[in-house]
Amino acid sequence: MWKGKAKATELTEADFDDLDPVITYRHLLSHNLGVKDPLRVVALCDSDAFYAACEQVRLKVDPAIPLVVRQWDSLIAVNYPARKFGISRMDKADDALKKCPELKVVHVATYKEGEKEPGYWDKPDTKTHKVSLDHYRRESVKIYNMFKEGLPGAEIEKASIDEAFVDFTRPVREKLMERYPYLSQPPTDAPDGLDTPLPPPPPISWDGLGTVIPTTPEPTDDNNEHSSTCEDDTLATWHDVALSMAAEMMGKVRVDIHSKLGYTTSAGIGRNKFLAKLTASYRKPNSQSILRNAAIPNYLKPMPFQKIRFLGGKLGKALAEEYDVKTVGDLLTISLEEMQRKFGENSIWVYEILRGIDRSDVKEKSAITKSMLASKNLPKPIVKTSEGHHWIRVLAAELALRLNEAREASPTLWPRTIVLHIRQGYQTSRSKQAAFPFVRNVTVDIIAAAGDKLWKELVGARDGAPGSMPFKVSSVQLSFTGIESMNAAQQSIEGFFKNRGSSDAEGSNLKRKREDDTSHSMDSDQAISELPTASFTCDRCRKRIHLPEALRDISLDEDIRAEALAALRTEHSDFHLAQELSKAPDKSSGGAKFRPNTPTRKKNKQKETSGITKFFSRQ
Ligand code: DCP
Ligand code: MG
Repeated sequence: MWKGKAKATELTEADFDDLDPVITYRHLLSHNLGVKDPLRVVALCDSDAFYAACEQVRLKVDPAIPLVVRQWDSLIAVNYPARKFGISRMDKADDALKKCPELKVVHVATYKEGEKEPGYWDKPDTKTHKVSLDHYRRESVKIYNMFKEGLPGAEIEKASIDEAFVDFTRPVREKLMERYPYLSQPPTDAPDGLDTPLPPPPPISWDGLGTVIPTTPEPTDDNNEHSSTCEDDTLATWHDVALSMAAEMMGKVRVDIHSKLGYTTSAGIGRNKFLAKLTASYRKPNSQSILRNAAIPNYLKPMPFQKIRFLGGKLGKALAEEYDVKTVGDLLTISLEEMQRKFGENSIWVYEILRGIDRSDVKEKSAITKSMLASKNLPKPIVKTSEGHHWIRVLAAELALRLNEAREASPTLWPRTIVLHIRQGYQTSRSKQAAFPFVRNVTVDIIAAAGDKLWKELVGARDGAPGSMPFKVSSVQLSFTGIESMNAAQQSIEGFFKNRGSSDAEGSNLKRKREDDTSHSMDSDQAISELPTASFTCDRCRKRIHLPEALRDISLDEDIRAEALAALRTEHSDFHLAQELSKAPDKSSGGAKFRPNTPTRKKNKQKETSGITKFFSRQ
């Protein structure tokens, strides 16, 4: 007897009502409907066997040759020719070679002490080397840039090292208006003006646009190749036209990525992020799949719902147990009220996902990475303080390379803080941080010196016994945090003040220092006041505000100083604004929006987790 039966309701077509909305001229001509746009089109593009492809391209190996990337003894990427031999990421390198003796095995690049750059060394050893993913990161940026250049007007969100979401809604809208100019206004005799539904769409040719997922249930025979034309008799909609336009644009960029960079990709195109991601793996590799709204119910219903992102963990397990269900179709019979009663208000998110509704935005992330982390799990724990230096240098080399590479695109990048974190297993951990000096040339030596200092403070002479360690260190992490470009460096500047004991945003400490120092003939403040771009006078408080000392170095790039000064101005005016606001009564209220992907945000840490949030707690 099905346990969930008692709580089940009858499944009706109304469950998928949202998938076939009436589209009016008002919808089409509105430009800010956001996730509610009935013509919304989102794609997810994922590179095929990415690390393996990076090595195949780097080494100019024929793509038909089976190739894997190993990290020590494990495999981290397996190309499609190798997968034909039954090799998977689960295999050990030696076992993979047994399955396919001609397999090309490439060890991921590693850092080695004394080398500035990672390399492909003979027999890298986890006892002395550290994995480097820099090459893959670089290739990933190249692919991302091709999306940016090839899809002007589209919103692009890098989702992982080899995936990006693309919101095609805007460029598709433009193309629709360009190709079908009669849509630009309702006919003069339209009864409801802008609220008149659009006329029937023109026939769509899906030729060359990819695999269109059928609207009828999938045949069980997997060899059945689907035609790339839409053969079923479901009426095409304007949303289908929008999908086909996005498929055309996506197809061009994918071909371009392949011909210019050598990487094949697989894309999924549908009405939202969740469906785009699910559709991207429909046919892999080198494919493009399109999920029409009409195909969503039959595509989702047989799917084991625990395969859905965020439903694979504790929540999925709890749902499966509570209702004794396996597939999306099974779970569709559970009413919203029932689900919310058991799993809290926020389970509306699950309820909607099962019906093909996902309201999450495609959000372009800042081009600037806010932090960089280099870490090493040590195969042999550190037991003596003197052993720390080797790893700190290795980690410093990685940070130096990454920061300097990022500075090629944004020369004014500067990490506010350097953090050293050491751990013993998962139980004991300690960290220490310090302000990172603003220097133009960030070298391995500078980073390693800062890291060494933190190391000494952290483990150096604990318990009064030099050389003794607080605990066996099994993992070391060195990171930069608060990385900001000086032109957006309002907070960096603030940090600068704080870090140097002059946290007063008003700059009065600096001012005081200047006044105190006036009797000296040529102190650094005076020297700096002769630089035209080192200070400004505030119109409001009439005070003279100076740049912090580290930015007064005469040799410093004038552009950097100008940007820092602009940021300082903004910050100072914010200081006045904050003062005014602090006098006004506090108006902050309102509940935080639930985000399934950010369930353990710090802000909420104090609050007791409730509803489905508790299912997303850190493992
Ligand atoms: N990766 C890894 N360890 C994992 C998963 C992935 O190191 N457990 C790395 C290697 C992959 C890259 O991330 O090449 C991208 O991950 P994908 O899951 O997209 O896997 P692939 O790109 O290798 O294969 P696919 O063609 O299935 O996307
Ligand atoms: Mg991939």
